[in-house]
Amino acid sequence: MRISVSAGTQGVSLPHMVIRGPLESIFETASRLSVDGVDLFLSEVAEADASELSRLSEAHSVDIVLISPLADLIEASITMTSPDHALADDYMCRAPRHLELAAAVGAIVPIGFTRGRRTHNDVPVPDYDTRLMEALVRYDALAQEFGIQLAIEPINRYEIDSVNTVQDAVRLVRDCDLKNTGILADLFHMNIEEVSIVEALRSAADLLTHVHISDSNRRAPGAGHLNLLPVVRTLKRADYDGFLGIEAILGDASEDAIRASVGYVRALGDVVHVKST
Ligand code: LER
Ligand code: MN
Repeated sequence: MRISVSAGTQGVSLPHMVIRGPLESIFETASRLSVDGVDLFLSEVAEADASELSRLSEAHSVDIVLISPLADLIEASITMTSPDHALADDYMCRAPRHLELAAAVGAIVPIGFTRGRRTHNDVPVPDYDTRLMEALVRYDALAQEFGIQLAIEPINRYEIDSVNTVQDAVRLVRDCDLKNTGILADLFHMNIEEVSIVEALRSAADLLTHVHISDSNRRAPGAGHLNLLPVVRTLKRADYDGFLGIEAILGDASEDAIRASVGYVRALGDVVHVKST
C-alpha cells in the first residue's frame, strides 16, 4: 500500500502534522522518508501556486495525495454552512480556486471543517442539514467540472458537531447522489465514534477515497492500543487501492522516529495477505 504523511506549512496549527515547514523542505523531507505522498495542509489558498507545487512534487517524486489550502477560510468562518449566508456564498465563490489547484496537482480535497458546524456559540444554524446537502451537491458538481475527487471526513464529536461517523458520511453521499465525493476514513476519529472500525470500513468500502492512520491516542501507529492488522486486512479485502496517510501527533520526533513509523505502516501492508476475491 502506498503511504503518505500529513504535512503543514508554518501557518497550520493542527498538531497532527507529521512534517512541518516551508514547502520545499516538506518535499525534501518526504523524499528522504521514502514516502509515496503528502497530505498537504496549507495555511491559505493564496499561498498555493500550482506550478510550484507540481514542480516540487515531480522533482522529489512525492505525490500530493490530498490538499487542504483552506485553513484561512475556516478560521474566518467561511464554510459551506456559515450561519452568515454571505460567508457561505463566499466559500462557494472561492471553491473553484482551490478545486482548480487540486486538479493541477491531482489531489483529493477533503471536506472536514469546511462543512461548517451545526451550532455556532450554542446557536443552532437554521436548516443546517438542508444547507449542508445543498452545498455538497454544488461542491460535487464543481468537482465534476474540475475532474477531481472530494472526500467527506467523519470527524469525532469533540472537534465538530456534524458528520461524526462513517455512516453519517455514507448517508450524505447516497442521499445527495454525489458523483465525485467519497469518504476519508480517519482511524483516530473512528476509534472514538464507531462501534467497529472494521465494520465501518467494510460498510463504506466502495466509497473509500483516502485513509488517515494513527493510533488510538493519535500518536504514531503502534504507539496506542489499536489493532491495525484487521484494519489493513479489511482494506485489502475491499481492494482499497488508495494511500494510507499517516496523520499523527509525533511532537518533535526525529526524522529517524518518523521513518520508523513509516516502516511500521509499510510492514503492516506487507504482512497482511488476503486471497484475491
Ligand atoms: C484532518 O484530517 C483531521 O483528521 C481533523 O482532525 C481535522 O484536522
Ligand atoms: Mn484526518
